[in-house]
Amino acid sequence: MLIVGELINSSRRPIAEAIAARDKAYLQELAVKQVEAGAHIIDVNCGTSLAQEAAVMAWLVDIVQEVVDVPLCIDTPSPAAMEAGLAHHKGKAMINSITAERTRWEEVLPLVQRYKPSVIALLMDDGGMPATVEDRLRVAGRLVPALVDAGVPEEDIYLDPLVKPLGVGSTCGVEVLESTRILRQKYPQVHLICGLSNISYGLPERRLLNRAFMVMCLSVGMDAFILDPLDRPLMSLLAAAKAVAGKDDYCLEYIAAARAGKLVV
Ligand code: THG
Repeated sequence: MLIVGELINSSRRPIAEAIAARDKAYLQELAVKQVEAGAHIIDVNCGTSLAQEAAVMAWLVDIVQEVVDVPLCIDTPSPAAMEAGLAHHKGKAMINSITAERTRWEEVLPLVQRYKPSVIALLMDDGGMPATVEDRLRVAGRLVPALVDAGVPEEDIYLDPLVKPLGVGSTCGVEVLESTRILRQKYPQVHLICGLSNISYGLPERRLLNRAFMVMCLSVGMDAFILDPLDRPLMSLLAAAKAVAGKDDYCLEYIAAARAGKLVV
């Protein structure tokens, strides 16, 4: 189970402000806190920096790697910013993301081949966001072999079925669950990841929906999440759900978390 901490994202106002002010201490503290809370990878996104995005991404990678030892997830649609982030990253990075969109594929693939990061592959193509389970399976059917042919080991591939808000349609959650169940069977070695919080966009008590969705995703084979690791009830529920799903031998991790006082009810 892989946890990507999502909090260093410039779509959040405090982060946009901290980046604009080059508030290194604030961003570093947020990285450290996420790792202490259980994040295995820290997502870094500075998309609101627009024209300077590549330079800002390089700076962000530098300052975060000064204080944490975990890999970073370079979260940007801009190939220039992705390249800057990868060039500054020490060790094996993760990229967020490649897609089956022609231009995005052509621009990002050379970076994947040069830097050999783990790769989040969004299940979308030039047709836009996937509307159905079939759309996701069709795009995965192109992306997985194409990535493997390009030299990416299946273990480095993280397919993201793309979560849409329940407010858009009441079946948005079950479409992701069904896609995940089928992809898990079809590609046993490939990882499956999603961002939890899209599911709850525009609805009250969002964290409750994010938590319910996490448990259900885990039960159908999702093995990585982009989430807020500072949400203690969410992290506690994840530990419990892993134990119940048979992904925690002898409940050892669950028991250790309880003994360390990390679990909240
Ligand atoms: N898949 C992939 N990458 C992703 C996503 C995904 N990256 C972006 C996003 N989705 C996941 N990251 C975040 C980061 C921050 C927040 C939500 C998702 C966040 N949102 C606040 C909220 O939800 O209330 C709004 C901003 C605020 O804090 O004020 O914090 O699906 N591959």
